[in-house]
Amino acid sequence: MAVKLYEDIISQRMKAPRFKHSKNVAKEAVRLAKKYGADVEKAELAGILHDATKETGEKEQMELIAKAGIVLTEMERESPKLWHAISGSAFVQVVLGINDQEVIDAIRYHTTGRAGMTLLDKVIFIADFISADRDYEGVDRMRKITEKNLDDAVLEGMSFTIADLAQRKITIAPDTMAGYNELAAIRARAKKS
Ligand code: DGI
Ligand code: FE
Ligand code: FE
Repeated sequence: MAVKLYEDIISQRMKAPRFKHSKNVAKEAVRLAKKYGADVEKAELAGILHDATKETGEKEQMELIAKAGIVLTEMERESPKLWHAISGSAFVQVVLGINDQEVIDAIRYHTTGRAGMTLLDKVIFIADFISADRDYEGVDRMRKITEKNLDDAVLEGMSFTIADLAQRKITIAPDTMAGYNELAAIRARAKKS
């Protein structure tokens, strides 16, 4: 299976703890894909590769992004924490030759989310939040919500991230805000009816 090959490739690009995290995210993504009806193979692939460039130097990340033809917004350029999601999506295209847009997008938006998230986007976003290695305060709550409703979990995760970033006066990506607004509006409408 191709996933084994990809495991070997990324294990050489990161230290043991992050490799372990990547395997945990892939495992959780497979579980969520089965539970919520997403493509299981794509979930495993996007899960194992989602942080492929998290320990890659900034120069190499910028080269990957340029090679993939991606132009960063000014805000993205000024948020190095967001680069690995973008350069990761570039890496899987440019270096691994993956051309499945759903897999590419799930990696690209795994940190910020976005408006119009696909089921696979949501599976990877949440798998990253609740993988076995996560132990932040509130992870139990996230795991409980995830078992009931995936959209509620995504909204909860975005609200958690936005609150944390705002608290620390860090810029919030427009994609994060757009994803949050979309899901919050759907929830408000559902409550009214
Ligand atoms: O790569 P991981 O550590 O597994 O997790 P991740 O891809 O969710 O990255 C989390 C980091 O990204 C965390 O330090 C918060 C930051 N982050 C998430 N959303 C945003 C953000 N940073 C900025 N500037 N803006 C965002 O919208
Ligand atoms: Fe990440
Ligand atoms: Fe991650």
